[in-house]
Amino acid sequence: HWEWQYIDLMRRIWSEGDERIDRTGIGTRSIFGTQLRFDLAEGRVPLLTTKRVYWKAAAREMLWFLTGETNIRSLLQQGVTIWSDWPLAKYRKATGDEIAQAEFERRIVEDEAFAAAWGDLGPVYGKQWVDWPTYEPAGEGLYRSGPGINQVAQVVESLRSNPGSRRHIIEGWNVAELDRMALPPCHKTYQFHIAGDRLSCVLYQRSCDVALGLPFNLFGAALLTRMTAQQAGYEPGELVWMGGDTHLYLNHGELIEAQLAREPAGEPRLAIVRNPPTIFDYRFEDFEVTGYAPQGALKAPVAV
Ligand code: DHF
Ligand code: TMP
Repeated sequence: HWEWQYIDLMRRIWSEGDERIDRTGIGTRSIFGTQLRFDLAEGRVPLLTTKRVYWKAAAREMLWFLTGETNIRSLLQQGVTIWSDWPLAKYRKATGDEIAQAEFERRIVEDEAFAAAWGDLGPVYGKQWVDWPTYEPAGEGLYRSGPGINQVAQVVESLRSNPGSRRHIIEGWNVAELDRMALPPCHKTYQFHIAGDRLSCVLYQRSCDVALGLPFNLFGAALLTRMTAQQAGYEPGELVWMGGDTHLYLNHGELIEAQLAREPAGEPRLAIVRNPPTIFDYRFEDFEVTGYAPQGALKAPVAV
């Protein structure tokens, strides 16, 4: 079963990983330089069966990236709370107000000005993907901003017009803007490749929370690959996931021990039931997951 790759990675990090105190102060065990491969043909999708993964949140997050938005308000309007912790921590720190998470989320949804002030993550994934900033010379060593670059649209176009290219890349790591981002991008580079009639994707993730983030990232990347393949006119090939600092947080022990005791079972499938005019026109209702009967949810706190 393809999922043994995930379980084996988790086991290896937990038993052999280098232990250190990380940025968050929680501490991790970490392995550097890892790879997982998944076949995406015939609707196969790397959606973990050894615990319940909220793939709907991952799908809504991926659609949110494609809109270019960076404010968590529209995620919250759809009931997706996975990005709330970072703006919340910033708000608490700046104001000294120990507001509860649910109350903070309610204010973001109900109060547009509050959302504008406190709900933005800075120029993260969505902004870089569809509106990467450019600069044009404006004389005398001066520059003015030029039109933004839509990398996603360009990649779909280059896959159609120049399938053999080795430059089908979507890049999130905008060095000049990292300091304005709530978090520098983790899933930072997507590269696409065509062989025969199949389109594959390599995702490079510089930093990976294997217990909480990776299940979302795998589903999201598979979904992006499926949408890209459909738009460019190819069959889905493989998802190759590559990790830089691939880690487990020390306070995830209970989840890890429970998950390592489980065995993968079942073959969930992902269908895209409509072929919209562009990659920016997908709606959540276009995605159907069938055959997903995961083992029980496993909860763990996210490190902020
Ligand atoms: N920071 C850290 N330390 N780990 C992350 O995985 C992470 N992911 C981010 C932003 N910062 C991060 C964005 N993606 C959850 C999943 C993905 C995600 C953020 C959070 C999460 O908390 N998942 C829980 C709850 C899911 C839910 O209730 O919707 C889970 O059990 O999977
Ligand atoms: P870092 O910026 O110090 O590397 O911390 C980011 C943490 O968030 C790290 O544990 C990796 C994790 N993460 C994921 O695993 N997937 C994601 O999609 C995001 C946004 C973060």
